[in-house]
Amino acid sequence: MAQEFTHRKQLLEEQYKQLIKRPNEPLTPGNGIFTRYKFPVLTADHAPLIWRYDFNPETNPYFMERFGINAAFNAGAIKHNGKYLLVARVEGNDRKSFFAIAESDSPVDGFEFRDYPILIQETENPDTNIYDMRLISHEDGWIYGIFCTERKDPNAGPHDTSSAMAQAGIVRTKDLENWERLPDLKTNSEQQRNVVLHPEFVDGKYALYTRPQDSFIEAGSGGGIGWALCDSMEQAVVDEEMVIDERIYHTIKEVKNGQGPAPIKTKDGWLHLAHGVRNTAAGLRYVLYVFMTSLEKPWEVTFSPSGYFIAPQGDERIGDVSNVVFSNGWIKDEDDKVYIYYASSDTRMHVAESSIDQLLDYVKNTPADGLRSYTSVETIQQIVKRNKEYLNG
Ligand code: M1P
Repeated sequence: MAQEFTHRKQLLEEQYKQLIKRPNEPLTPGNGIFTRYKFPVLTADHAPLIWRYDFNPETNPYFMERFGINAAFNAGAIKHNGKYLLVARVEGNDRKSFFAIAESDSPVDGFEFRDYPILIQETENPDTNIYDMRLISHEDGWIYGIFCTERKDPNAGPHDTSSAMAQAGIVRTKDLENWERLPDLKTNSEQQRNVVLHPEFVDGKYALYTRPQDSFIEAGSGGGIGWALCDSMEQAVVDEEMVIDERIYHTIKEVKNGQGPAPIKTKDGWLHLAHGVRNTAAGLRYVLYVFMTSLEKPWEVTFSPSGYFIAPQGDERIGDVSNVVFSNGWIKDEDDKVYIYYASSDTRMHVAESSIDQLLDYVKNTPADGLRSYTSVETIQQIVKRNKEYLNG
């Protein structure tokens, strides 16, 4: 028995070390807009062995897993004290999600979870499930974490064990070690997900991107990325939500959409990363898209390239919820490189590298969606015509 314990422990420790140390590789040439990296930066297997195993041979002679981890995905991201930090949505085999910080000196590999996941304090109405934290370094000096808090729908019938209510939970920290839970955001919408704080005050108020919707899955009469102002984050209340990026028929955001991480400020406007959802015969398909809003009026869209920015590719297409990419974290580095952390199929985390220059070029020069097949062909015709003129002198 002691032999079994030692053997298994040794094997698992070796495998874990190899996984953490594995260098990542850029997949070139890509599309010139961003470069994907070959290996996921976080997976369920990155969960530390000390979370999962009892290391005492007396109480765990088979070195048996005691707490299984199912997935690590949808991570918020921030650079803090020179380190790249991902606040991942870690999901146990028990289906409950929680947050845990993985950090590295490199933006593309070497991510290792801290010894303990984050214990988010509950409000008087305990969360059943928490997920998808957006980290926002606000000009008020706090780092906010806005996440989805899910609870059983109090109006669910006695046999309805699925209906849920989603709302925005709020925490704040200065050091990413100590977290203060604040009251949940109050809005007039039945359900909220994908709520993100704008990093600067607007007219002296906090500004939030919201996603009003009617039911837990369906946007219904709601949906679209909303914009709302509120006086305080300590008692965050929103009276009015204005949809600034709506759902559109026969596009990648036909069914629903949501703001990704907080937007990045550039000389030309605020760069936004968002997800769009369309329906298919095989279920929902989630892709990422980019748009820009005005510097002075962040609620006004100035550029909106057509189609998706990142869509699930290869192995990314398969997982617990297949055909999904989702992002709630990106980091603009000091050298203006941008690391886009995205999850695939609600299972694992990846990174793609771009730069402010590339993203500005992309957002300003990619034709907008003409919304009809005819206009797509017209757009290609214009590109070909210009190319012919240029190539033939
Ligand atoms: O399963 C795909 C995604 O579904 C939800 O996204 P949305 O809020 O747009 O419906 C979220 O639960 C997200 O975590 C998940 O990745």
